[in-house]
Amino acid sequence: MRNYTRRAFLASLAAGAAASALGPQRLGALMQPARPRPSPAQLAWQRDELAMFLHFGVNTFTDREWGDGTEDPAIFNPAGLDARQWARAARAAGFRAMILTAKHHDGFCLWPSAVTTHSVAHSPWRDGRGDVVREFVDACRAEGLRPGLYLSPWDRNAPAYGDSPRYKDFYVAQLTELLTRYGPIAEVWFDGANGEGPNGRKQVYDWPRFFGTVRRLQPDAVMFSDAGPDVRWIGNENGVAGDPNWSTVNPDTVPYPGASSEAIAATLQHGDPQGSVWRPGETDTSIRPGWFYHAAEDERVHGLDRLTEIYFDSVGRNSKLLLNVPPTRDGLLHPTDVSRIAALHDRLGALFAEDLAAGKHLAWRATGPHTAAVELDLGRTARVAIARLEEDIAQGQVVARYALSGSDGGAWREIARGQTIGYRKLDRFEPTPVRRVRLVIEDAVVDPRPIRIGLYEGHVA
Ligand code: FUL
Repeated sequence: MRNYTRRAFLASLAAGAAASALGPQRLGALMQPARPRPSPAQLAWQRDELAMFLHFGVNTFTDREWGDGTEDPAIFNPAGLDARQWARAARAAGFRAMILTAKHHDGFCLWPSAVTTHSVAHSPWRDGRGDVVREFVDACRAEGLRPGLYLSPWDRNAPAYGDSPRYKDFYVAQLTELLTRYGPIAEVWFDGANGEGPNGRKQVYDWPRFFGTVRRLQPDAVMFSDAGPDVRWIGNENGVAGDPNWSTVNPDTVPYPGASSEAIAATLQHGDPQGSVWRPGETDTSIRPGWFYHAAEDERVHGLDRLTEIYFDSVGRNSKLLLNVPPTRDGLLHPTDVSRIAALHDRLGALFAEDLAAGKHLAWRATGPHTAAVELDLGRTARVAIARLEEDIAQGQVVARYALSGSDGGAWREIARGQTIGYRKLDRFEPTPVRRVRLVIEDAVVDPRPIRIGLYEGHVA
C-alpha cells in the first residue's frame, strides 16, 4: 500500500507538471491517475445490497445437496408452487434481486429446454407444461425485483459432458435459451464446480465463449464467477467478506472460475488496491445449513443475531449479500425462513432509523497528499454505537486507512479504525457518548473525495 501510494503520488506529480502546460482547468483531471470505476450495471448490482438466492430442483425432492443426474423427472412436482410468494417475501424484507438455480449440477432444467429431456417438461408439474424460470422472472418483474439465473456448467446428466466440443455447444444453447426467452436478466451466476459427468469424464469449459455469449445476448447483465468478469466470488460460503475488501482486482490472479491457491483465496476475500479492473465481491451464503431445502433443517434456520452479523460482515464490508432461502417441496418459502428475513429487515430498520449525523455540515479539508479530515458537531451528546461510512463509488474506491474519534467536550478518543471503505463500511463499537466526531483519512490511493458519514445509537427493540 505504502509503495503504491508513493508511486501514485509521483505519477500525479508528473501528470501535474504536464497539466501546467495545458492550463489550470485541466489540472484537477490530470492530477489524479485513472482508477477503475464500476460500469452502470456493476453500480446497479451493488446498490441492490441484498439479493435472494433460490436453490430449487430435483434435490428438493431427493433431499440431497448434489444430485447425480439419474433422477427421474417425475419426482419434480411442487404442487403449490407460487413464485409470487417468494418475490413478495423478498421484497417485503428489503431484497432487490433474486437468483434462481435454473440448472444445478444434476442437469435438471427448471425450464423446458429444447436440448435435453431432463427437465420440467418431463415432470408431472403443471402436466409437463410448466416453466419455473418463466414464473420466477414474471414474479420478479411484478414485485420490482431484478432477476438473475444460475446455470451450472457441471452437468452430471448430459451425455455430451466430457466430450468438449459437443458439451460446449449444448451449454451455450442452454445459456441462449435462458438469455433470449425471458427478457432482461440482471445477473448470470457461474459456478466453477467441475466434476465428472455421466461417462466419468471431466469437461473443459470454454469460459471466453460462455462469457462472450452472455455479453452478446444481455449486454446489461453482470456475470458472477470466481473470475468475474463483472462480479467476483468473495471466497467462502460463510457470509463473511474480507476486511479490507477492495472492489478492484488484478485479473491475472484468478485465471478461471474454480482455480484455487492461497493467492486466489486472498484476492477473492480482499481484492487488490492496485487492481486494474473493477470486480466487486459477492457474498453468497445460506439461511440454512444446506443450499437446498431439507425438512430436517427446519430448526436450524439462522437466528436473527446471526443474520444481522452476516449483514454487517458482507454489506457492511463493501460487499453485496446473496442470501439463499430455498423453496420447499410445495414450491413455497418456509414460514420460518420468511419470518426470519422479515425480522432482519425490522432489525436493520430499527438500527438505522435515526442518523445522528443527518444534515450536519461537513467541512472536509485536505491535510496532505492523499489524506483529509472532517469534524462534525452533533449539537448534543449522544451514545453512538455504529458508524456507517460510504465512498461515492461511481468515482471508484480510494480510501486505504481511516480513524474515527469522538469527544464529549474533553479529549478526543478513537472509537473505530479501519482500512478501506468502498460502497459501505459499517463499524460497531461500545456505545460511546460523543458530541463531536472526527473522521481522518490517513491514507488513500489518490486524493480522497468527501465520505458520507452516518452515526447511530444502535438500539434494537
Ligand atoms: C457451489 C455448489 O456446489 C453448491 O451446491 C451451491 O450451488 C453453491 C452456491 O455453489 O459451488
